[in-house]
Amino acid sequence: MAGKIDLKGKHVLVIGLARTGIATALFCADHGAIVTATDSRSTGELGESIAKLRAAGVQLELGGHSDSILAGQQLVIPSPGVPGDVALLVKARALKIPVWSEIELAFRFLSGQLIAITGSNGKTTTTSLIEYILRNAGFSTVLAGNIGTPLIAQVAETTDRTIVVAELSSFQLELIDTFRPNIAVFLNLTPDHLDRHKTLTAYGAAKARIFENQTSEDFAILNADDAVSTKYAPSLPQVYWFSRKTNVEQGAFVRDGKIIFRQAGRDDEILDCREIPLPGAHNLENVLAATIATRLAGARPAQIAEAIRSFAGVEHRIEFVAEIQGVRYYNDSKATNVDATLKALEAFPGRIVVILGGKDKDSDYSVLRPTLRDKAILVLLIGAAAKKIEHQIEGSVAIRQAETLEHAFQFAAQTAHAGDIVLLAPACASFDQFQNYEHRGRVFKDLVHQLQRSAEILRNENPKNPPDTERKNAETFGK
Ligand code: UMA
Repeated sequence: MAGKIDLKGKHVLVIGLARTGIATALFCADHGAIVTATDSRSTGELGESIAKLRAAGVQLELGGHSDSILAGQQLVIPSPGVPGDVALLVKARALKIPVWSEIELAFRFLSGQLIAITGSNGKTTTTSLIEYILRNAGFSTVLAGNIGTPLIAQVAETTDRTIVVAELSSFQLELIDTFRPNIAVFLNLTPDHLDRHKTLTAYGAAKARIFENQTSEDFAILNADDAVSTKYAPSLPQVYWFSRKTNVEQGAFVRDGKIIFRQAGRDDEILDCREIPLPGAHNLENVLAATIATRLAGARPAQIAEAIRSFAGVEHRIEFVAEIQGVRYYNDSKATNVDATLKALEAFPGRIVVILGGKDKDSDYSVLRPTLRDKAILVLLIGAAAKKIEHQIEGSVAIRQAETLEHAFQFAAQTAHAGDIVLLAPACASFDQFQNYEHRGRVFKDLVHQLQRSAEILRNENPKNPPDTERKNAETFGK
């Protein structure tokens, strides 16, 4: 991969000390750098997580960032969650200190091949599916990136035989320099993170950097059905398209209900679309993209088909949790933007009780109106964005303010009848009430499992309980 840099004796400043910052600071210290790390959170808030940094000799400035901390620094690495316009980064740029994201640093030390996946939605499912197919086909793989494990933390696991499969966000891509994936996937572009990128153009441009350093030896994979992202098709790498709607010249598409991979005029049938276990048209797109990436990486059609058939999906993405008294509960906590929520609603035939809300990202929720009218029977609103969402979707569907996820769940369980769907697909970030979307999803699943246990206990106590008694149990749940 790219030329390594010699970190020995280099002064490196790491900003933000959650998963990325801690892994980056430890990596740099381990490679002989003189590391300073800073976080706006205090020692008390950061807890035990910083003990390892102290032990590794990292200098710490906690509870805020002073300008003086930049003195003598040769490289600054902010965490993805640190906005580009914070004073310290503005000053670092003015002082002409290189500012890299952690993926740029990691790239310089990775061995093997790199498949990188970005897009507004479907990244995590596609990344997981690509890694799953390749692993099942016998390749040595590493899964990392925005999916939860910083790329830098996985560098030591890679060898010349490794295929690294990395999910990348716009926050990570906007601060690359030489980062160059062998295979780059850009799934789609819909409004998200506008609180940070301000415009869709700036957001798209950050994502399109995934192709920036690719050469004619590399591959770019794009969605021919998504008019917004197609315009980012690069000229240097070999471009492969995927489409649900048209037969593409080179790439993957659907013909007579079957997925076809087309390369150099040859068509390979991969599998029947009905064999894909993941629901929704958006998941068909994810499968098409994964088919191209894994075929280009060397997996055979039969291996790709076999793995797709057995792929169980990903936690927090339209994840089936349980069926209780005929009501099916789904956790789509990863639906952190409006488009993801639309896709989740579209994946079901109707009669959905949906939980929306959380931390707003300057989103326009009014685009949900037609789909809510068609598919939902009740919207339960939680979190900081609840009033804004109510204002923007009013009149399209019944709405109830629930404030917390616990209350929303209680209302949902009371309202839903056999055949209905209860769906957590909030269209918002989680940080107003939860640590992250995973935490929000786990809380939801715990609520479902508690309800399931209560229903089972009641059934065991009185096997002849009529369903309405069980329903009463559901109604009292959580009170
Ligand atoms: N902080 C400062 N100063 C600031 C702002 C923040 O010091 O001005 C500190 C915070 O106090 C905190 C740290 O920075 O301690 C937060 O860093 P972070 O949010 O980057 O947290 P990480 O745990 O490192 O998680 C990041 C990604 N987070 C974001 O992009 C917001 C994770 O993606 C990713 O899994 C992880 O790196 C490993 O690569 C999460 C995410 O929400 C899932 N991503 C967005 C998305 O998918 O929509 C892009």
